[in-house]
Amino acid sequence: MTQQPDPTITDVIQPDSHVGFDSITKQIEKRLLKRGFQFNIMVVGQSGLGKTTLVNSLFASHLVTTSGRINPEEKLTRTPKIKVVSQTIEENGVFLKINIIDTPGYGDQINNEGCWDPIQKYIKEQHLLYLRQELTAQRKPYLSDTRVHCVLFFIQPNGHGLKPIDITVLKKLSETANVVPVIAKSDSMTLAERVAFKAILQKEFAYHRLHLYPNNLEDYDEEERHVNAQIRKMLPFAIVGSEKTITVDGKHVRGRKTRWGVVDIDNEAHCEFPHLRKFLISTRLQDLIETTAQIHYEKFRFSRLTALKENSLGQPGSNSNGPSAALQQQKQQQQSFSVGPAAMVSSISNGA
Ligand SMILES: Nc1nc2c(ncn2[C@@H]2O[C@H](COP(=O)(O)OP(=O)(O)OP(=O)(O)O)[C@@H](O)[C@H]2O)c(=O)[nH]1
Ligand SMILES: [Mg+2]
Repeated sequence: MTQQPDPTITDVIQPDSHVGFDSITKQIEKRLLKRGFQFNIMVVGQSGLGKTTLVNSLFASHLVTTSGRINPEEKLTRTPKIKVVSQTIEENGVFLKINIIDTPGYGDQINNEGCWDPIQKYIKEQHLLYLRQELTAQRKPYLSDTRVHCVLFFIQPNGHGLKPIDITVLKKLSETANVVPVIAKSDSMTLAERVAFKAILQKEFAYHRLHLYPNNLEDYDEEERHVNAQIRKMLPFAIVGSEKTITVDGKHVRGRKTRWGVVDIDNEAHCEFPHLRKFLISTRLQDLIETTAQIHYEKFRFSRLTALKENSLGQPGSNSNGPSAALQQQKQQQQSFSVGPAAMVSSISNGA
């Protein structure tokens, strides 16, 4: 029998001369840079809260037509269905491909039951697409990743708190994705009102036990837990979106005119839109991608593969008792893992 490495041996040897394996981080970096990064973000919330406008504000380019009107005769155009827009941004040789998933607003119907279904279905479908790629015999070296890494959830700036429909949607979505809440159109509130509203919302999140981003993973150390606690204090970001350029003292700024003056959306003193962008793109990008894979996708994968296994075990005859039944069960168990990827993929797609 071949001798296996002993995992209990943990002594670290310092080589006498430079071996060179410390360059592995550089090698990994080179490979990752070549491949580029993929980030998928979705906007969700009630109608008219500025989701499409934010999609366009986030990367300073017009990607989707909003319901904003140039002149009063124009009809309001709502986002009619889920729409994905892609953009690649490059910074110092690093390529980031971003998919932004714009969703139709909800909450206008008399009966809003199930209004979150298409959104949740979309998120699950992306998990399924990934799982199918993983299970095919001839896997690509890099699987294409359309899994939703972050859901930006828009809250109406009413100053009172969450609506019952918001609580329901937040509960549903936080089961399948990283949900980051934002206070929409915060230019309609004074700074003091924003602070008070944030405190109300934080209490509500805790009261309704909403598992919003960030989640603590088991292997997180003290420092990471501390960072997460700090982030939770900052949420939800009070944002303002605008695609319009306004001239203030001869300078062009992206902003909105309000009764208090011009809100420059890129100015940290005016709103938390710059915080949100920094949070998403510079500080939490990798964590959002990683936690999607480790928590949400893993949960989906586990439930699909377990259901698949149980289904194949639950075939006629597998419930009878006695040694022959046990043998039969064992045979079926073996079969369930030797059906081949194609059969597995089709059973998974059929909702097994
Ligand atoms: N005051 C204010 N108005 C905003 C803000 N963001 C967007 N708007 C305006 O709100 C209106 C609706 O914006 P959209 O971005 O189309 O809203 P939406 O959430 O995508 O709407 P649906 O697609 O119907 O769900 C437009 O007239 C925008 O110009 C904001 O931060 N503050
Ligand atoms: Mg829209």
